[in-house]
Amino acid sequence: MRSGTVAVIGKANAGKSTLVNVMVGEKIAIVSPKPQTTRDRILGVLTREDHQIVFADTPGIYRHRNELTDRMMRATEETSKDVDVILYVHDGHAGVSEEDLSLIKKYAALGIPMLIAYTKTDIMPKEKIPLDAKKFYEAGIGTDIIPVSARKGRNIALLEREIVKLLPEQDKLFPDDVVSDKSERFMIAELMREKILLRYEKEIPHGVAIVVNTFEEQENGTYRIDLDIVCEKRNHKAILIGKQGKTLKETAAFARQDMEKFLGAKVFLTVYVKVREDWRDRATVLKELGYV
Ligand SMILES: Nc1nc2c(ncn2[C@@H]2O[C@H](COP(=O)(O)OP(=O)(O)O)[C@@H](O)[C@H]2O)c(=O)[nH]1
Ligand SMILES: [Mg+2]
Repeated sequence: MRSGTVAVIGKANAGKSTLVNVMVGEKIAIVSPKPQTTRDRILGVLTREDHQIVFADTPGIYRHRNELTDRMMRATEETSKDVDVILYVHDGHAGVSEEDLSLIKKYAALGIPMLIAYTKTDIMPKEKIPLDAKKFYEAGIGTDIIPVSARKGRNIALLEREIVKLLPEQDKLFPDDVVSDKSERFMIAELMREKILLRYEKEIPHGVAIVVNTFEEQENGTYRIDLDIVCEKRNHKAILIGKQGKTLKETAAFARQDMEKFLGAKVFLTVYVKVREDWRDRATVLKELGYV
């Protein structure tokens, strides 16, 4: 039995969470076209007969900006040290910059077995792949590069095999039926946040935290969920709610549909919007909201 942990590292928006979801075969992390979608480290577990891969999806690499991104960077740095394999996810469609090369070199220098998943190949010309591989090679990066598309499921099985080769011979780390280390309550909050990321622009989604106040399974198998959308400014609250509450109603309805899919049951969802100014810069409030 081969098993171990794989830190999934890379720049914001590279496609890390999408790749982990596809490999695990279940949605364990939310995805959006905006950076800072993943705020916490999330473990996703892929169990097969002869191997188990525990992916640690990380928030990604950011230039420091506030207390929240600071914590997100720290989560990424810490995760990358204590693992069996580093899976560096590179957005092939975005090209290869000097910054990419120096980041990859930094992780390669940790001395942990590493692979590069060169992703989003479905939206770029194929001819670019060997040219980019040459750029990596000429920069002194000897790491194997696997071109994949998480969206189209291309080369995902190959990537799995290559990861397994690098894992130690040892027992499973998690029981067979575990797919994530996060609770249902956590996923519910995340599904709400995902819909906000998809619906609103600019600083509004990045300034939002979700607090689940009630998460109850009723006797008839349905769920009652009450949650707060915490935002940073009064005018953000107005935008979140929209005219006569129309925008919020629609966003909550989308979230509810996904929650029902996730829980496999009917959900009665109540949503409130609250203002807590500048919560992202206040350590005490971050702690309260669960970003420790
Ligand atoms: N076309 C294409 N888009 C992708 C692929 N993987 C991710 N994306 C998109 O890239 C964006 C960022 O993805 P996400 O997984 O949240 O990136 P993360 O920040 O690295 O976790 C989302 O809009 C995804 O739908 C892929 O293989 N092909
Ligand atoms: Mg992510």
